[in-house]
Amino acid sequence: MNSAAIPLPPVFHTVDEMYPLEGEDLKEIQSRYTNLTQQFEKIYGSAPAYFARAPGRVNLIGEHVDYSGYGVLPMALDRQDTIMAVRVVEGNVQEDTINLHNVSDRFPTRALTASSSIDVAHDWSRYVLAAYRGLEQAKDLVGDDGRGGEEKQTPPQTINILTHGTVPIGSGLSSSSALVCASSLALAQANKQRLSKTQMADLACKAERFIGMESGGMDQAISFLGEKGKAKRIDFDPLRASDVMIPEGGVEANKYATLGSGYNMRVVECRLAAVLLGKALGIEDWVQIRRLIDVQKLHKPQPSLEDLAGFVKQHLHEEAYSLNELAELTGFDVDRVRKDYLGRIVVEDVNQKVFHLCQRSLHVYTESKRVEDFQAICQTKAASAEEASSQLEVLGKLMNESHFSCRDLFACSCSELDQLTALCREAGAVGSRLTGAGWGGWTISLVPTHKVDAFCTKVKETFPELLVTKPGTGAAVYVPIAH
Ligand code: NG1
Repeated sequence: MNSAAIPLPPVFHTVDEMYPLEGEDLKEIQSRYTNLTQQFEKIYGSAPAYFARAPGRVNLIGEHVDYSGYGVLPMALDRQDTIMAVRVVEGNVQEDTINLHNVSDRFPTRALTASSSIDVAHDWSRYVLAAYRGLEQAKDLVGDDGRGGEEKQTPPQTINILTHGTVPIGSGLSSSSALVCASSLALAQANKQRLSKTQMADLACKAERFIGMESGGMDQAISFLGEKGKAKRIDFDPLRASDVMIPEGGVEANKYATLGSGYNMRVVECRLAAVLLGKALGIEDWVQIRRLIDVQKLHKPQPSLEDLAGFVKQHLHEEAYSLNELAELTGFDVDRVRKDYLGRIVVEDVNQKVFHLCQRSLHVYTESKRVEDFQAICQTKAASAEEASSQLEVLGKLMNESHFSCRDLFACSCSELDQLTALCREAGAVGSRLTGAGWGGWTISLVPTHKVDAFCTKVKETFPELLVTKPGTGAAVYVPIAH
C-alpha cells in the first residue's frame, strides 16, 4: 500500500490543532487537559507523558449497512471524545500492567494485566483490554508505510492511564468506539507500534468483536479518519474514505433516550437474507456468501442497487422465516444453520426466533442507494443560492426516507424517536432521522442555517438535550511541549 496516501494518526503538540473550536469552546477543552494533567499527577505522582484522544461520531445517512459491506456517510463530532492521559513506567513487572482510572466515578478503577479475562460483564475496562488484545494480534503487522512488523520490542511495562469521556453514553454517538479507539491509540503509542489510521480503525473494529459486538466498522473508521470541516464517505474492503461537503446547513443532534438493542440479530438477518438471495439467484458460490454486498459482487451481470431491491421483493417473502424454514431452504440441518450463520452472535432463545429477511435486506439496498444519492448531491456544486437550497431539501428528503425505512423495514426506531424526528421537521429541519444503531438514542436533523436558532428554541422546549456540532478531527496523540 502507498504510505503517502495512508498516514499514521497525527501527533500534535498543542490542543488547538486537535479541535475545530475557538474562543470559550476552545478554552473549555484546554481546561479539560489541564484538569486531567493535575488529576493524573495526584493519582500517579508524575505528569502524563502524552494523551490519546478519539472522537464520537454522528452518522448523516447509511444506517445498518456497514456490516453488509456498504458505504456510510458519518462525521466525527467536534468536541465529544474520549481522552486518555498516559505515562509508561518501564521495568519491575512480569507482564504488561495497565492501571486504569476514570475521572467519572461511574467507572471504577481497575488494574489489568496482559492475562486479565475479557469476560467481565459490562465493565468499562473490557474495552481497554479488547484494544490491548487487538494490538497484540497486530504486533507482526507491517505498517502501511512499510515500517514496523518486527516483534514487539518493549519489555513488560506499566501503563498508567486516566480517562475522561464526553461522548454521551449508550446513545448512538459511539461512546464505546471512542473508548476502544482512544485505548488502541494510547497503547500503540506505549508499545511503539506504528500503524496507519486505517490499520488502527480495522484493529479497533476487530477489538469490539472480542466483546461480542459484531461491529460493522463505521464508528472506528470515522473516529480515526475524521477531518475538520468534512463529513466522510467511508467504504470497506479495503477501508477508505473520501470527503463530503454538505451544502450550507447546520447539523443538529438531539437526544431522546437509550433503550436496548437488537444489533447482532440484525447482523444475522442480513447475513441470512444474503445467503437465501444468493441461492435464489443461482449464484454458484452461495454457501460462501456472508454479506448483502456479496450478492451484488458475485451476480453476473452485476446488478444495481435498484435491481437488488427488485430481486428481494421477487425472491424473499414478507412473512418472517423460522429456523426450520431456513434449514429447508438451504438444505442444511437446523444445527448447521445455527452454527454457520448464527454463530456465537445470537445466543438466547434461538429456536424461538423469527427472521425478517425481506424487510431487512430491502432496507439495506435502498439505504445504500440513498447514501450514493446523498453523496452525489453533495458533490454537485450549486450554481445559485436557490439551487443550494433545493439541494438541501433533497438531502433532507433522503434523510427522512432513511428514518422511515429504519422504522418500517429495519424496525430499529421507537415511538419517541419517531415523535422527535416529526417535531424536528415541524421546527424547520428539512430532514430528520435516527442516527446510530437506534432503538432509542439520538436523532440528527439537517436545518437551513437561517433557521437554526428558531429550530433550537422550539425543539429544546420538549427535548432539552441538543448538541450542535461541526465535523471534527479524527483520533490523535497529543504530546505537550515540556516547559
Ligand atoms: P452505535 O450507534 O455506535 O451502536 C452501531 C455500530 C455501527 C453501525 C450502526 C448502525 C458498533 C460499534 N457500531 O453504532 O457500526 O452498524 O450501529 O448504522 O458496532
